[in-house]
Amino acid sequence: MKLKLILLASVFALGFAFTANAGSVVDSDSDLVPDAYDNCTNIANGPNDSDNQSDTNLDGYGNACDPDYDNNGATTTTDFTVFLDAFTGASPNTDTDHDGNGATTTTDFTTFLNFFQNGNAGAGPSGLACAGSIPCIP
Ligand SMILES: [Ca+2]
Ligand SMILES: [Ca+2]
Ligand SMILES: [Ca+2]
Ligand SMILES: [Ca+2]
Repeated sequence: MKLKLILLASVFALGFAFTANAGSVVDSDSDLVPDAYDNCTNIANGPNDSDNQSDTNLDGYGNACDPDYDNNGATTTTDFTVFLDAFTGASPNTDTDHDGNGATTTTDFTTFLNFFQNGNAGAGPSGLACAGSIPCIP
């Protein structure tokens, strides 16, 4: 009986330790990728999303949050030209595939527009310390 009680207490303590540990990991967008490893901390792009941390230009900002195709720190009409050329097929570009479905569609344009309308916001934010340098190797 005493052994059973100790065993029960141990299992409980172990469970508590796991719970406490899980609580300390920050995952702002709840995409199962902890912020420190997430190349888009505010947009879900984890294992349950088709783009799953995809970063075709290797700058540390995931495609899900990187409409800054020319890497000048802002999302401007210049980037829009790149998007348009990919959208029309004039100049195919994997960087413009924000949702990772293999094509540049109106869904991807929504991502572009969100950054463009947000004061030409640049890519990100990313949790990777090397974000902004190409190639970003964590
Ligand atoms: Ca994310
Ligand atoms: Ca990128
Ligand atoms: Ca740009
Ligand atoms: Ca797409």
